[in-house]
Amino acid sequence: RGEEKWPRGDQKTWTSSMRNVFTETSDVTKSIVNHVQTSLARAPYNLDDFGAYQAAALATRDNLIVNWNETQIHFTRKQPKRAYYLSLEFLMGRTLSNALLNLGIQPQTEQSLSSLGFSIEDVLVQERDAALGNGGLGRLAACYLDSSATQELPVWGYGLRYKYGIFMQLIKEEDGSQLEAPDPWLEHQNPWELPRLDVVYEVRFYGSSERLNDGSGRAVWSGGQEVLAVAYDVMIPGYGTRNTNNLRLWESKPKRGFDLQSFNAGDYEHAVEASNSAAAITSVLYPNDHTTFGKELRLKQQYFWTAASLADMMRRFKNMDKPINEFAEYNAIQLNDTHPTLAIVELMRMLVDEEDVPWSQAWTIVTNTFFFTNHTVLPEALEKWPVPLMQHLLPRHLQIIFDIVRRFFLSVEKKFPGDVARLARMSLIEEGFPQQIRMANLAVVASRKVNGVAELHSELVRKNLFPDFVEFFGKSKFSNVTNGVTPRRWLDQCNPALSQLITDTLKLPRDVWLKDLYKLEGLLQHVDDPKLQKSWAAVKRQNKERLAHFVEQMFGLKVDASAMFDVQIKRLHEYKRQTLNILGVIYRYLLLKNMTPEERKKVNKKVVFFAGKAAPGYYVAKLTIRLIVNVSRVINADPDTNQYLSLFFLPDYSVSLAEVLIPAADISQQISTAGTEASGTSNMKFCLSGGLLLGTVDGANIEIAEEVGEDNVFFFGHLTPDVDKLRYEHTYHPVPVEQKCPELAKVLDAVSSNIFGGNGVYEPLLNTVRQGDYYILTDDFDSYIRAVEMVDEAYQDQTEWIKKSIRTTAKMGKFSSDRAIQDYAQEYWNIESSRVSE
Ligand code: T68
Repeated sequence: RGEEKWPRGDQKTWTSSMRNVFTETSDVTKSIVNHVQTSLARAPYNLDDFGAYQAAALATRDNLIVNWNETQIHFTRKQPKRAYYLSLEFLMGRTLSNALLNLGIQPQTEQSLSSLGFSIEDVLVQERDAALGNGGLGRLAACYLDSSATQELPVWGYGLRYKYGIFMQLIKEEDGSQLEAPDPWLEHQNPWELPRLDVVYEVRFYGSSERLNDGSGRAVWSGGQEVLAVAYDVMIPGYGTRNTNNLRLWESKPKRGFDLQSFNAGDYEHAVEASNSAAAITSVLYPNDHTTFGKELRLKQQYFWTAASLADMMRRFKNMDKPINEFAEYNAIQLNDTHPTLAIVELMRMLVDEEDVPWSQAWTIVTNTFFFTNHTVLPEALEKWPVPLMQHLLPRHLQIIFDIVRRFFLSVEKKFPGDVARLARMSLIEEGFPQQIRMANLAVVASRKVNGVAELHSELVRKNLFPDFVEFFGKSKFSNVTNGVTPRRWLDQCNPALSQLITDTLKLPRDVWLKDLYKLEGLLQHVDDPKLQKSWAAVKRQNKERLAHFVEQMFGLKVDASAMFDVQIKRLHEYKRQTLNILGVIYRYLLLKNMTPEERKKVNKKVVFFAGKAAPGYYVAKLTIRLIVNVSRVINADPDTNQYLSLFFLPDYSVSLAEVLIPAADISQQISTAGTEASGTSNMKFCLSGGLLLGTVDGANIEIAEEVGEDNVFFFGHLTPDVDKLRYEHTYHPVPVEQKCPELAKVLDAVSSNIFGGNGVYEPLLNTVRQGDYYILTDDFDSYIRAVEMVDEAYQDQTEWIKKSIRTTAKMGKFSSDRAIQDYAQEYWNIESSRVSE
């Protein structure tokens, strides 16, 4: 600031009144009370927990804004290369406790609230989750923002400000099925966002595009509908630093309030039609993971968001006064799956049509700017857009896509002359009625690097998804960045007792190991220390009691915290095989039923937890939920067995619910069909809290086992290379389940016989196993049951179990999102850290 001329007034007057982050409890208290009095206009005597939350959030937000402003000024002056994370989903969860941790004012705020008569726990749970995502992909984006800020990297996120996040899940009392309700998360305002009504861009849809035919390749796109994109900035504080990055979310708004002509003519409905359709763009998050539907509104969302984000980046770049050819030297854009692929086309359009850059030069800029992460190999999830829809909605972009295709074809033809089949496989356009645009192929062709999210997955991306592209571009374009999770939220915040125990054991300050998670390895030295073992077990027990209490409140049933807690929490999907788990639970229940009371006493007590949402249109997934709920009602009410086995489906799974469940798990189930779960990230979170892993040889489970050693995980099931063969057998040489897996057949028959009610409703679900069995449950069931038995046996020896648990936590260093972000920053984006000075 020193050398520059002070812009207005007297510098001293300004700077002497500027404040820093409050660190004294008395300042925090003053600020909270001030917000109660002024911002909330409430009096102390009627202030409830929610009011206290609002005031504490506003006080905390003031501190964040100071740091956020400093950070933006810092980087604007410094002009470093920046990276942008484009994600249609950011599953942030709650913010207050994270902000307090990162600002370093958690104890002060706790004390301040306490002296005002509130407990911080009661206050924190008042906050609603920001649930702008479906699952792993969206939560990963949130962890990456946390790590980018913590590592002082110039990274911004760009996304959409949905008015409604992922739907709320209710369970119908009558039949146990899933009901969906809207999630009006902004109802009580959101203190964590800064509306930037001055940051606005126009985004066009429809209309027509005229090529200029002057040899430049340019075109003029006009007419159609214009919509405004308004920026809302969400502050992302780093841990142990003042650096506070930005997540910019766009809201759609009509360009004009309403159509005055229609209004004056008395046609009120028509008058607001256009304005409603503009607002609709950012009104709701699509609740489908792993499927694509080709809906116009979804494509509108994708373009609206990428166009606004690129216009914003271009404006920032232009403010630096650099030649346009240096765009890629200052900007790296990471595509979180194919959802933002239109950004590639949009940047081409801006460069060619608006900046007058020749096509081949523009293409060089584009292919140096973009990086693409794939998150799934499931064919139904690979995005395709019908050509007629693209023609209608984005006529200029379709021209550009065809221009890219033509040039790409020429280069493939040059390398592999006459190989028509190869051209068809590699084309960005899939033939058919209608033709479809393959977004993944477009993303691969235009990106500098393509990555999968775990070693096995990246291998499958190379071998199964894009083998032709690997041959064409060379291997080095395709690599791996194994996912990671932030240890701040997923250890320190959700499991404070374990965090404290780790700090005491390592004899290192918390902020050292929380920023360098490999330091956890220091725990290995103490594995045999009985004192640590005892404290470790006590922490787990305490977390289990917290969950037990939570469940007792919800269901009015007693939960035995001395039993083993077995948890599977994730989106409902056939490939994730919640069905295998529930069939295993039924198998166990039937065994217990057949035992004498004496025999039962020898059985390992177990409480099984499920949570997760099913896409509203995913029939089989919803049936699985219904089965789980109804099985739980029978099992929990059975006096013969319910001391030994109980089962809960916790409704409305969310980040905040995960924060209660994960620290309490003795074991987590990560049991996808081998080769289907790209990585998984909750597996890492469970292990971080010392929950052991029961899983298949899939995704990041493999790398977890590599780290902790195979004797500390419970693996089962067929391996990835077997799966195709088994599926072939199912189709061409089917064997009835009674013959192939009699144990499983009995379980299926038990469900069919209506002992869990339903009158036959489960048949379509059971038939996915009996016929076709695409996810190979009949092949894996026996091995699964044996693995569950191994888990039971291992749990009998509590000392050995606790040692496994300590070893697991100790080896989680690799799975910090700090490591993952470092990989991206160094190997992909080529950006550098820069600390905002104190
Ligand atoms: C998940 N993908 C992977 N997709 O399934 C998981 N998809 O293995 C991985 O760990 C995680 O990504 C992070 O890499 C998703 O979560 C979606 O949610 C999704 C949403 C819309 C469309 C397609």
